[in-house]
Amino acid sequence: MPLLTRRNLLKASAVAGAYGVGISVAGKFGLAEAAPEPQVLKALKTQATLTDAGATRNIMTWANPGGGAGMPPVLRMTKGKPYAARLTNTLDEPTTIHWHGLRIPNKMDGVPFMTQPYVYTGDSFDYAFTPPDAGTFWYHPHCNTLAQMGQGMTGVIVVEDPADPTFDSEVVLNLRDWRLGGDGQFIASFRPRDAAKTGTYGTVRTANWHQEPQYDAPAGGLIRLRIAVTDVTRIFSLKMEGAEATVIAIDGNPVPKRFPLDLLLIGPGQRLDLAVRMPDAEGAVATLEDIRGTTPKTIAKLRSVGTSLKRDVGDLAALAENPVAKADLSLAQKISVVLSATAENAPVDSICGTLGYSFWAINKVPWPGDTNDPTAPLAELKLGKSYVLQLENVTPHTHPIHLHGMSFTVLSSSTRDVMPLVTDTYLVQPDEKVQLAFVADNLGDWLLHCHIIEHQKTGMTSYVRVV
Ligand SMILES: [Cu+2]
Repeated sequence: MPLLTRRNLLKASAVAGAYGVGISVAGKFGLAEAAPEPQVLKALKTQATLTDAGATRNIMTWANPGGGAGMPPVLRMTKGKPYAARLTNTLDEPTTIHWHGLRIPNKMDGVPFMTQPYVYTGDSFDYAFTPPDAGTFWYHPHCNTLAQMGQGMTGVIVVEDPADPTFDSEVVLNLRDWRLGGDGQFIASFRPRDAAKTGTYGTVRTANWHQEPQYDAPAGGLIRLRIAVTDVTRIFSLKMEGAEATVIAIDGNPVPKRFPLDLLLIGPGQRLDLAVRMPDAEGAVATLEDIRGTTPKTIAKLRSVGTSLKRDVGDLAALAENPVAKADLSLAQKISVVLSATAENAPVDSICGTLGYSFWAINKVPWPGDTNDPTAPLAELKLGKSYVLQLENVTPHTHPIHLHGMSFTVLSSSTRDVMPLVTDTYLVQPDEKVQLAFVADNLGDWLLHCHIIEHQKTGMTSYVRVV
């Protein structure tokens, strides 16, 4: 059964629509492009083979009806074209879908109680939006997240730009760990003492739900390697052995100047697009490695096949910038955001899954999980105005801080030289102060939180309100 891709959907709807009234009415009155048939994403519990110990039970994922229930499908969208998905929930708990990094209307953002109601067992919810930006993004629930994401619900989104440069091949990597025991079954999702530090690491690492998978790619060809770190905890330091790898985009947005991949830190929630120039020799293998920690770990391998295409990364045209508004720094109001630890206190009841602890705070306020009684917004922003988040990390740990609904530009850091990257997630280092500028051009309440899920769920969550 082929995946129900957007391309297939478009083909199918073009055939059906040619004789239908929908197209002619839209044409006659010059209406906007009709919304496509929704791609059905059925949330379900299943089992999957992740280790040699046999099938792991209680895996959670989404499946296309009729398709296999493995890794969540890579969703393909096109920049500027309407997309629709229907979430149907067959889990025994509520869920939602958040589209990480997509700048879409607030009611599509997938945060329970803040932007939409729960999608209960047996219910469905229709998402429809037009992605304004091209690049690599991802999707996950925003509900009981340590369990639902930890047990499988993290998928990659590719938003194509028809004007993208031509590669000889594309490989998408969904990087994540699993907390499994020796019998291949889930163990406790976290340890409180680790949640109060780096977060609790998984025991089995995978790329696309396989350990150290190998993919064939044309010898001497240019490969677009799209990497999404969808793990709940792990920060990677990435390196490519055996092939030239050039960073072309980070977090969905083209880098201002391309550079060779060399131990780049990528945290949970972040994405990296590489142009990999495959070795000329047939059978040669290039290895993507994680150097963070004591021993380098292989993440995935690419093997050259066929006669060399003799391509040159210098021939690759630039990626188009995404249409993200530029902040007016002369008028921008500054917003102070201090990330700190907090004293462990009685956890507030949460209806969307609480971990039962408070370890972290934003501006001294811990907000434990996705409660139905959120504290006041961190700041109220005026639509269309420019702002600078002055983010300060006074903890001894690294935090990938993610803003929903809007992208910001990295202006400066107190500890290192930074590129003026446009992004939705900034990996803030211990004792670092960083300035992030953006235009508040999307109405609604938008979460600002750490993407180490244990940190998010034990206090490092807040939100801004755009009115
Ligand atoms: Cu954190």
